[in-house]
Amino acid sequence: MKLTVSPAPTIAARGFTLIELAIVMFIIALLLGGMLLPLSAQQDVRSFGDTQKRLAEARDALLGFAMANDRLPCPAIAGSNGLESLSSPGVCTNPYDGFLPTATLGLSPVDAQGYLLDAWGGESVNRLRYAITTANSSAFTTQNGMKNTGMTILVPDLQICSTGVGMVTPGTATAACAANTSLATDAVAVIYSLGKNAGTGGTGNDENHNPNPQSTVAADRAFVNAPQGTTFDDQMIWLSKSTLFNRMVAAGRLP
Ligand SMILES: [Ca+2]
Ligand SMILES: [Ca+2]
Repeated sequence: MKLTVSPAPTIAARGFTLIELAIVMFIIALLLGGMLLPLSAQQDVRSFGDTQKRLAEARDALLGFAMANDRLPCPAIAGSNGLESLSSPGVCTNPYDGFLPTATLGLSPVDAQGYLLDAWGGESVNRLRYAITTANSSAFTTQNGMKNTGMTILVPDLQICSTGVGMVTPGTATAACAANTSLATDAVAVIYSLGKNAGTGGTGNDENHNPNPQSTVAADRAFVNAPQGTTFDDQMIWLSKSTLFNRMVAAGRLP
C-alpha cells in the first residue's frame, strides 16, 4: 500500500492580532450587554415610548377637533363613557381633573368604558388624563369663543412647573409655580399619564400636584412635570397657545 503525503501549507498560519481580538471582544460585550438588560427594563422602555406616542397622537387629535369645531373639548369624567362632560354649553364640569374625552375625539383603541389608556396597564388608573384652561370665561371650550374673544385677549392659564416644591397656593384657583420653576405659564391643555406607579404612587412632593387618585392636593390649574425618577414617573405634554393659534390660522378658523 502506497502512502501519499499532503504538501505542507505554503502560507504560514497566523494568529489574531491584538486589534482584531479587541474588536471581537467589543462586539461580544455589546451583545451581552443587550441581552443582560433585564426584560422588565426593556418592557419599561417600550411602555414609556408607547405612552409618549399616544400622548402626541392625542394632542394631534385635539388640534383636529379644534379646527373642525372652533373650540376644544372638555375633559371626560369617570362614568361619562369617554365623552366630554359639560355643565352648560362651553363650561366643563371637571376642567382640571378629568380624562381625555376619547369617544368625543373618536380615537382608538379604548378600554371597555371608552377611555384611551397609557401603555403601562389596563386598569382605570391608566387612563390618559386631560385638563383644559377655563380662562377668558371658558372661551377655549365655547364654540367660536376664541374667534369672538380675539387672539390678543386670550390668555390661557394652565401652569406647568418643574417641581412641586414651593408651589404657590396649591389646590386653589390661583395655584402657580414657585419662582424660576415654570416650564409654561400659558398652556391651553395638558395631557398626561400617571406613569408606571399610577396604582400606588402620586404621594411625592411632585406627583401629588397632578390630580392623582391618591393626591393630597385638590385639583387645580397647576401641574408638575419633574424629571423622570424614582418619585416622579408621570408623562406629560401640553398644547401651547402658539401651536393652537398657528394651526387655527392656517386652517382659516382664526382670526
Ligand atoms: Ca406617577
Ligand atoms: Ca395640580
